[in-house]
Amino acid sequence: MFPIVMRSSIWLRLTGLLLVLWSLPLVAAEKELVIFNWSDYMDPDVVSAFETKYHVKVKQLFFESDTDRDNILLRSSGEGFDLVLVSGAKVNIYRKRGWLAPITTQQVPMLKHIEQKWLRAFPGAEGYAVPYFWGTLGIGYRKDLLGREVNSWMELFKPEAKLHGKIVMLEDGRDLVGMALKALGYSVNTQDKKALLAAEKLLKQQKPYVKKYSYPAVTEKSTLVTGETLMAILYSGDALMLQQHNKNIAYALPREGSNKWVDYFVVMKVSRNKKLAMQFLNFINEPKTAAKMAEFVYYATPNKAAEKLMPKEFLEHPVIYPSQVNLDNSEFYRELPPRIMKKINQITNDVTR
Ligand code: N2P
Repeated sequence: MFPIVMRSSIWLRLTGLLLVLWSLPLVAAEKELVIFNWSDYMDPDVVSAFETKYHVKVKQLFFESDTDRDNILLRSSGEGFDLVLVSGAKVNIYRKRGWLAPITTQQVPMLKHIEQKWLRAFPGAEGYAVPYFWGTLGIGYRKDLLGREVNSWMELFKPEAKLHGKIVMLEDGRDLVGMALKALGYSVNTQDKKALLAAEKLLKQQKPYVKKYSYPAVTEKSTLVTGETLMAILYSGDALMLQQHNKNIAYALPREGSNKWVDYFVVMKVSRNKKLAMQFLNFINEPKTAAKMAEFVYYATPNKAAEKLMPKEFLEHPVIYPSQVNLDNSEFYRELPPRIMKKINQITNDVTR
């Protein structure tokens, strides 16, 4: 008898092991929500709280510029992404491509907390895009190493000698050409060939001073923190994030004006997790959560109910909530005709190559 018992117990163990192995992928296959976003643009605690509440995994993938994101989505037609962060001026383009799923207040009841003006700030956004944060583009700089305050785009585009090789410019065409246009007193949305040529000339003159064309890291590793970079084009909240690592980093919204922007979350039409995506949008718009998220990234929230919960110092911070007067010369990007976009891309390629 003994050997038979032995054998059957081995069999039992073996089948047990097989069962465990077989069920492993099932355990691992818990639902996953894929979010395509900028890095350092979402409070990780909020993401974990969502994962715990809904027993799901959130996977974040990151892009480095608006153009970078557009190209990746074009290649995949959005396949593989559930939620995507999009800048306002791109929402309508995405919608026209048929990429976006409609978003209703039935699915996202917390939408009621969002101020109307942000829902409608860009054509095509209402009903398809949920405002996330808004802010400005400006100059981040080391006031200690520079020894002064910065007020004008010309301090970046026609720099003093000591800035040689110490400037970081972002690589996105709309921003690069747009800010050069602002420096020269033109609109970021101009279609005037002469204005674009002048911007091109300015960017080419500036090039020897530029160390790199890419968006700087917003961590303690940033070259602005170490002092290798003295000036960079930055988003408002990112400058404040960097300030946490070095108090000498300042932000200027130049007097010529700039780009003011609104970022939105959209749900991709190809997403197989639309319900979960809507639940996520609802979750991050609960007033307490939205307030916590804004304080984490130092950006202004479009969520009115969240603002009611936030400290005065945040709501009155001149970088996060610039005064109307300081925003007067700043503009949203508007959709431009293909021939102008082509020109902007050509300038960008020539300058950054
Ligand atoms: C990423 C911040 C991006 C804001 N750190 C751009 N609209």
